[in-house]
Amino acid sequence: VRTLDPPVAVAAARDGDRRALARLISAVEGRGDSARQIGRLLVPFTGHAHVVGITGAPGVGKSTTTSALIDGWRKQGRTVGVIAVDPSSPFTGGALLGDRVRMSDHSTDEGTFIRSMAARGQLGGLAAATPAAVRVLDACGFDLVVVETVGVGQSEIDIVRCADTVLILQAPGMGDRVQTAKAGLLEIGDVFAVNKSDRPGAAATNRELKSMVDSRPMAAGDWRPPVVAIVAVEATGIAELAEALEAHREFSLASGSLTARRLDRARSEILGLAAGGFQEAVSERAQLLAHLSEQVLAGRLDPDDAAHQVLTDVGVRTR
Ligand SMILES: Nc1nc2c(ncn2[C@@H]2O[C@H](COP(=O)(O)OP(=O)(O)OP(=O)(O)O)[C@@H](O)[C@H]2O)c(=O)[nH]1
Ligand SMILES: [Mg+2]
Repeated sequence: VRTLDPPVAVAAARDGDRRALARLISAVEGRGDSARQIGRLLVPFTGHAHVVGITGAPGVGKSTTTSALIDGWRKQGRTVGVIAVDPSSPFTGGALLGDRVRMSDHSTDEGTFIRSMAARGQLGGLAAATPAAVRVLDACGFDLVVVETVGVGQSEIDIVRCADTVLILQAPGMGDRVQTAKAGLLEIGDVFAVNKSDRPGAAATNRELKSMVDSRPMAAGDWRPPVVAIVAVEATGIAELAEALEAHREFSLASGSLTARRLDRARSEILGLAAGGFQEAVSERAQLLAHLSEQVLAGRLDPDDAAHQVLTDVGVRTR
């Protein structure tokens, strides 16, 4: 394996070299030494892409919808990067392979880049890796960056939060309504779509979803999330959906909520990384911790004073 030369790889990727782009994403995912250097080189070029998060229950049609949206965006001459995240999978298998096949008509297109990401066993890793990968695509000039993830738990919600616009998909069928509410998806959606509107019960699902969205607590001047009916397999309603996503982008730009959201995101990303670094620093002090624990057990040291000693050793100043 050739070692990655960050400045060379960054220049190449920004110049359209797909292999360099793929290697940059792998590097930032791995969080190795070069990851920080890559981040530093790329950050001046970030902030231009419209980051769209797509989530919903397994099989609801996320990949089909993404693919149909890509078709529309490409016809407008816009470039699209996709990160398909599967937090439940320890490796890139099953569903993601299906995604690849379904999106394969885009794989030869210069203006589209699709990347799969799986958990590979590291807890909390994806939540850090996804925004880093999004930044790589953003800095490499993609007009849109789509993050697709299965909406079943808190980690998916954390992942999809790195988006400027969150699209929640539903399909007609029992239990979906409850699932959406329970998973906390209702709160985080900026745009909702009822896919498989060719199926029985679609109108009812649409009505229910609308009333749920409308009963969300709202202040004057807030964005009112639209509910769009689509049939992704036929690309029906996809143009309206793309318009709704764009309208949310324009609204959040004009109202300042995009800046607020991005500030919030940067803040929690910094905090997450700092907390990770702190934990690493503490775990490197196993001997000190063992020693302090014994002191506490022997009644010679108060746990609060012990914690103070750890903080001092790590270099955190406390009162
Ligand atoms: N009838 C109908 N079927 C659809 C529609 N959109 C997608 N499907 C089908 O639903 C199935 C799942 O679609 P996907 O796009 O793979 O769904 P997904 O949400 O990405 O699935 P996972 O990534 O596995 O969670 C496929 O068999 C699609 O052909 C639609 O509008 N109508
Ligand atoms: Mg999928």
